[in-house]
Amino acid sequence: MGTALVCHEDMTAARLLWDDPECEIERPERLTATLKCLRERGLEQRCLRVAAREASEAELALVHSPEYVALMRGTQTLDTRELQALSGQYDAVYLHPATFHCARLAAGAALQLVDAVLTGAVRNGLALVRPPGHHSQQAAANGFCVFNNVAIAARHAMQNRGVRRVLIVDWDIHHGQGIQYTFEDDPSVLYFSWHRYEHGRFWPHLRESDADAVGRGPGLGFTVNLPWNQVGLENADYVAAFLHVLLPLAFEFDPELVLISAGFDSAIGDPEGQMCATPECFAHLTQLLQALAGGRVCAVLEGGYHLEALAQSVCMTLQALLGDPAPPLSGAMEPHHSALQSIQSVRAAQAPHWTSMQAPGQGGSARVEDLDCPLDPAPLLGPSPCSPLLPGDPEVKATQSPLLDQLCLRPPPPVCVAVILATSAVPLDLPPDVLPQEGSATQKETQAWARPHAVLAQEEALSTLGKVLSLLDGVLAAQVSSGLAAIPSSAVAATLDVAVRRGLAHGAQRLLCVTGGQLDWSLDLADDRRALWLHIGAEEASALSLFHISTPLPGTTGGFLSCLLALVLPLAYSFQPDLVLVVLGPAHSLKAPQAALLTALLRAPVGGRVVVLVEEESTAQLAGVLARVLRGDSPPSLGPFSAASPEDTQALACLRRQLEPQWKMLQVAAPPRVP
Ligand code: X5A
Ligand code: ZN
Repeated sequence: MGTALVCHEDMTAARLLWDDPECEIERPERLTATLKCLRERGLEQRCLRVAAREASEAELALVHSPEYVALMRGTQTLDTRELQALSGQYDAVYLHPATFHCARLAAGAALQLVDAVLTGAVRNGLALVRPPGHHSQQAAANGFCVFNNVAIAARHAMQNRGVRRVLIVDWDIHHGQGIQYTFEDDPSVLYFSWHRYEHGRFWPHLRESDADAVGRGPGLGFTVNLPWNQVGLENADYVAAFLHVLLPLAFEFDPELVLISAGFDSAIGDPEGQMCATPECFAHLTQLLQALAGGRVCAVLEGGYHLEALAQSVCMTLQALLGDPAPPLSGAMEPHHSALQSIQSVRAAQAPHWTSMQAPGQGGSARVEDLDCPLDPAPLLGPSPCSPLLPGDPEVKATQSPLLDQLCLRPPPPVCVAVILATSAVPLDLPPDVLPQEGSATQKETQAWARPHAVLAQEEALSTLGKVLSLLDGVLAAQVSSGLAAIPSSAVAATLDVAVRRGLAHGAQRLLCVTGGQLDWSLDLADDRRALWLHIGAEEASALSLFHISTPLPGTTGGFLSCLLALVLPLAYSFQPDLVLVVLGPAHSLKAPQAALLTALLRAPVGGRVVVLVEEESTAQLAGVLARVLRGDSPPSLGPFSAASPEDTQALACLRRQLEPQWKMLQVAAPPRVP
């Protein structure tokens, strides 16, 4: 199942014919520079190339009035003076004799992309188009946009292809008010837009771009606006917006198709956005979205005016669509105060409409202030000896992992996923880039590591351990990207213990372990600030230290999703590990879709370097699906959404309160300013 790339050379034809400083940034080089970069990186060659076709006038009429379409048709024969006069009727628009043709190709490209995905020809794809679409309205061009490519594609998917729910993610730095107006009373489209707003001082200066515009009538709660009131926001802010606003709503909505209004004026260097998110950030956003809708994700270009940032960001988006793990993010993973205020306000505005936005107590019994937290935050907030080594620390900068630097430059490892399974248990339908782990550590070395653990003396456990050690080396040396091993049930805890020590001894600077089932954590490891242990499946939530965290396994889909989005991923993004171990020990009771989603989502914060250890008994059920998500396939659905229990919501709030002073990506609201 591949990735489609939809484009057409003719879309470079339209250009500005007079002087207009506001419009001159939307130029043909946006497409040519982007395509050149895709070619140079060998990405175009990995895609199914599809030539764009013109949308028919009937298709344009899915969103636009026939009069407006006729008016635009008429622009093909106007002279420059007439074009300029008509352009002046709209806000930030220029027309060219080729505009009508280009704009029909742009809408047609979005339609073809959606059809390629919905017919199953490809899993996902990207359409490179101009003019952009998200500002255009029923009877108006606006903000360089003529026809609303994404809105037309969404209507087409629903009216002609039987899709019931579409999520539109608008990560362009401008508010796609055209999309908002089109669907504001329609509960079958969830429209999310973040945008530079500055309390209304930024174009298009609309009151309805603020967080309290949530849709109307049956569409209440299906418009989600996240206004940014400060420029200079970074990767941490965008990822926090996804973890704490978009993704919880999106999973609760359960779309059958995801459309991205993929504008890259939200990237660093762009003259319009003035933001500081790096191109890699878009690989993360894309990868996170692929956990939805069975991976049916269609990205359609909107804005993006810094040619290099645009080209690189498109490359990152396409790479993620192709299944490559996202490169690590640069910069401190701590959201800005202003960004947290925005996140807090949109969560508050949406809380009446979505259970995943509700704080403990809302609609439940307990109030936030009454939270009965088992542990006082004080012991977790000790002075420097207690704080971890994080990538931002000056101490760490000097010794910044050469491993990470190398990985960014190197081509992806030749073997994608290495598996260690009893021959009889290897599922026959594994894809070709999933291969058995051949190498093993020497017997002498394996025995030395096994010595402290009696259970590892047993022959099967020992030979598995030898392969696991070699697999860890392969992942740390970027020879394989990830791995999966079935471990005899009685040996899982001991194998985990050795794997952590070996990982830390062999180049991992920060190692995150996410575990389920009956497992223990050696006390000396609990004090090692290089290893963070998060156990899912405890009796109650507790944090014995910043590096030793337990929580119950929620019994509902909503509770499980909150656990992933509000705890596991924020911890992972804050800690920035260079290796993740997912360990499913005896009696872990995670269902296959849960284990798959956990594993799929954890690939993002760690550049794909995930090693999964599964107790033998559940491998028949888990091995195939886990191997597939490790190579970049989308996880299966968790099933119908059920709201988290008040106990689970409260446990999470407790942990957040204790941990967020250190692990900043856990924050969902701005802390009070200390004067
Ligand atoms: C698609 C897009 C921006 C218009 C800016 C007008 N439009 N100042 O990014
Ligand atoms: Zn824009």
